[in-house]
Parts: sequence; structure tokens; C-alpha cells
Amino acid sequence: MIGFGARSAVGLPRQVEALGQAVAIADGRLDDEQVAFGRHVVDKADQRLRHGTTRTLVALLGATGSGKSSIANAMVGHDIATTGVRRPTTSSTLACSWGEDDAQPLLDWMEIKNRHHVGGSSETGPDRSLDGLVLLDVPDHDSVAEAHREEMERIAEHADMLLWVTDIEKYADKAMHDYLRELAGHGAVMALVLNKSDQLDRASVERCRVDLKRLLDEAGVEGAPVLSMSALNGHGVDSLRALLIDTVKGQRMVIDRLSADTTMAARSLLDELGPAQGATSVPGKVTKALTGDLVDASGLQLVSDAVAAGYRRDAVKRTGWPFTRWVRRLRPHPLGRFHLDRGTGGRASLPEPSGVQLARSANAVRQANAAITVGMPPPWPELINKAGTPDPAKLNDRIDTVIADSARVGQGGEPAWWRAVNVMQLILALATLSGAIWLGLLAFAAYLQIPELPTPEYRGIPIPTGLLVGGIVIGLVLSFLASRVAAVGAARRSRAVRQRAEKSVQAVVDELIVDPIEAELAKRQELRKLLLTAQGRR
Ligand SMILES: Nc1nc2c(ncn2[C@@H]2O[C@H](COP(=O)(O)OP(=O)(O)O)[C@@H](O)[C@H]2O)c(=O)[nH]1
Ligand SMILES: [Mg+2]
Repeated sequence: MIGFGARSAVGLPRQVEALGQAVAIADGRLDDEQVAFGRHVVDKADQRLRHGTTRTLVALLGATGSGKSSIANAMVGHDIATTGVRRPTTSSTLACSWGEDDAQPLLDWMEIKNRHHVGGSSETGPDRSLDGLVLLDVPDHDSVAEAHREEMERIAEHADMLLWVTDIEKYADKAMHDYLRELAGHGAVMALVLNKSDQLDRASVERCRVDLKRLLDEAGVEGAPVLSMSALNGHGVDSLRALLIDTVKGQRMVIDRLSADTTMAARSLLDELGPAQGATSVPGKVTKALTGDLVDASGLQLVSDAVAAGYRRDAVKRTGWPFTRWVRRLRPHPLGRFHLDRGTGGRASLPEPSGVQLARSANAVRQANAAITVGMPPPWPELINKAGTPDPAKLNDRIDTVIADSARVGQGGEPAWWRAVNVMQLILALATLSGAIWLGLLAFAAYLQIPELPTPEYRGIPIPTGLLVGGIVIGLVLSFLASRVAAVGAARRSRAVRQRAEKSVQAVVDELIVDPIEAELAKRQELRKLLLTAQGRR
């Protein structure tokens, strides 16, 4: 059964799971070394928990000659670990395990080959109170041999509880306290033994003990008990035994150690993550300004102008004075350059954007990113910029496409009034023509000296003259009026094109800039939440 860490409000499994998830997100975003450490802690926790919590690995750590081996011997009850008298250093770790079996799988995982099983009743008698303890006599912390120090560090990293052994002369040793500082926050899984108490009077030993406690507080390992003892005369051995009995009975060290490690890894990642300040979403204001800037930097003006001009031209073609309409056909259609003059098939296109346009749109993107990352701690401005800066060529291509396509909105069918005016213009043209022909025939008859035929009149105006002049005048006036109305229609269509273009550009901005930025911001939020959970906070 896995218990719950004393300081953890969520339980170790949830802490480790959260750290694992956080590491996956932090990978590539936060400092590689901290990410690797977090991953290492998750792996270690998974592996250690597989061996259960019934065994507690207690590592004896300390400088050469502090009495580690002597303490191991004192606990076992006879000389098992090689003490300094016979060999000055312990080159590899020795495991002494108490209990039914010799803790094989756990020691295999720890890669400890030297093992002593304190199992037989000849050794422990009927007393089984230390069952579950695996006491590790570890190479010296201050060893000159690198391999020994590496072994020591490996064991210190994987053990459940750290029992630091020092003596009344060396308890203030800088190397030890530097090492302890790195284990800040691990006070709950640490204890210190102030050995060789036989060398000083009791009051002095107590002064040393209090002083050591102060140094521990300074190093950030508060809460670790400090026992004074003498492996030589047996003073304090019972206290240490009692402490170890409590430890194995509580079965808390496995959980507390992994919880402390997880908390430590989460804290260093949280430091990398930086404080919570800064935007959590892209403000609508920024999106709007960016869209506007990109539209302005684009070829929209060309397109909307061409739509208006095209509308006016098409209107003239249908509503203009029939005798001059054809002149317009001689000029290219304004939408021709966008491949939009013939139906709606094919991909509309804009001319290549100019360098100025590209610079303007790149600048707009930069400004938007700057507005979002303002007040944000590193590395987020950089990460957000990366997420929110699409490839300029791709961005401009997408914007050009939607803008050119938006011209199709201006390609609405022929307005009904064009048709009506066209019919009127044709009737007027017919009247004009018939008036002209009629008068022509009259003139021809006069030329041939044919006696004048009676010409019908209306209110004193000869009908053919009325048809000719009236047809021309009314036709021209109608064409003028139609062009005024067409100007209004053209403006309306070009407005519709602009609105459609803005909507389409907004969609491109959302897809290529806003969504990736918000995804990154969400990652930042999620990372913080996971790391707080990994620290044992809800
Ligand atoms: N006076 C005194 N000497 C001790 C005590 N504990 C160990 N020693 C001696 O200190 C030396 C180093 O002890 P050892 O256990 O090998 O230390 P280790 O290097 O930390 O394993 C040996 O000569 C021990 O006899 C103690 O409590 N008092
Ligand atoms: Mg030793």
C-alpha cells in the first residue's frame, strides 16, 4: 500500500503523474537540464514504487573516519562492515538487510552487490523490530577516488532515508553542508548522527549538537533529527535504534523521499516557468488591430477599387447610351488582372506583394506579439513569438488568396434595374433610329422633288423630329442617371468586398497567429497547474 506524503495534499502518485505530464510539456520549452532532472525523478519514483514501501533503504553517509562502518556494526550487533582499523575506506556499498528475506529485487535494482542478511535468529534473536530496514554502508563522501564519490552520490540519490554521520570535530565541514544545501527540502527524510561523543564532555557535545542543528536549518534541511552518539562506548546507540525502528514501522520514507524529490524538481521547473504575470489569452483588441493592419498592408484596396470600377463598367454596358456603349469594351475589364472577370471558376490571384507590403505585415505581426508578451517573464516572450510568427510567405499567400477571393462577393448577378433600363434604352434607341430614318426618307423625297408628304405632328413638333431628338436627349439623360445610381451600387459592392475580406483575414489571423499563441498560453497555464500539483499542492 502506498501512503500519502505528509506535506502532500494530493498524494505521491498524483504528484509524480503531474510531474511526468509537466515534463512532457516543458520539454523544448524550459531549461533542458531541469527537464531532464524532472524526467529522472519520475522514472526513479516509478521504479522505486514498484518495489513497495515495506523496505526502507537507509544510507549511512559521511566523511572518511566519521564512523559509518562502526555504526553499521553497532546496529548489526557484530563486526560486519569493515571498519577503519582494518581498511581505511569502503570502496563499494554494503547492504545490511533485516527481515524475512534479503531484499534481493530491491538490492538488484540498487545494483548493490555486497549484501549481508541480518535474518537468522542467531543474529537478531527473537527481536524483529528492525525488519524492513536495509542499512547501507556507503563509500566516503570526501573520498579522493572519483568512483567512490560517484557511488556515494548514486546511493544518496536512490536511498529512502539519508543518515549523515559526522563527528564532534568535523560537524561544521563545508563540503558536507554544501552537499546538504542541495538536498534542501529533504529534512523529513534525513537524520544526523554526531558521533564520537566519548571524546568530549556531555555539555560540549550538546553545544555541538545545537550548533549542528542551526547549520542544518541554514542549509534548508529543517526538521532532520540530530542524535549524538558513540559507536565506541555505546552511548546513543539505543536512540538511533529507536529512530530506525520508528522509520521502518512508519514505512513513510519511500513516499516522503520521492515526494521531496518530486517537489524539488517541480520547484526548479516552476522557477524556470517564471511568475504568473502576463496575458492568458490574446485580447480581442490586439486581434482586431492586427487584422486591420494586415488588410491595410494587403492588396485589398486594389481589389475593392477594381470591383467598384468593374461594376460601373458593367452597368454602363447594360444601361449606358446604346450608341456609345461599345467604347467601354475596348478597355480591359478592371477585374481581369485578378482572373475574376469571367465567371467564378479558377483561383483568383493578386499581383506579387511588394517589399513594402511584406515589411508592413511582418511589422504588424511583431507588434501584435509584443502586445501579448508585454510583462511576461522569459522564456515566454520568445516562445510566444515563435508560436505567433507564421512563415511570412505563407501568411501573405493566405491573405492574398482570401482577399482576391473576396472579390467574388462583388460579382453578384446583374441587378434587375439594369435590365429595365436596358429595355428602356433599346426602345429609346429604336425611337431615335426610326426618327432618323423617317427624317432621312423625308429628306430623300425632297431631294427627288417628290411633293411633300404630310408629316404627323404632336403639339406642333413633327413626330420624326420628336423621335430623333427626344430619343437622344432622354437616352442620354437616362444613361447619366443610371451612372449615378451605378456609382452608389459600386460603392456598396466594394464595401461588401472589404467586409468579406476583413472577415476572411480575421480567420487567417486566428488560424495562423491567434490560435497558436493561445495554445502556447494554455500550455503555460497548464504547466503551472501541473507543477503546483507535483509540489503536492492542489
Ligand atoms: N573515539 C571514537 N572512535 C570511533 C567512534 N566510532 C568510530 N570510531 C573510530 O573511527 C575510525 C573510523 O571508523 P569507521 O567506522 O571506519 O568510519 P567510516 O570511515 O565512516 O566507516 C575507526 O578507527 C573507529 O574505531 C566513536 O564513537 N568514538
Ligand atoms: Mg567505512
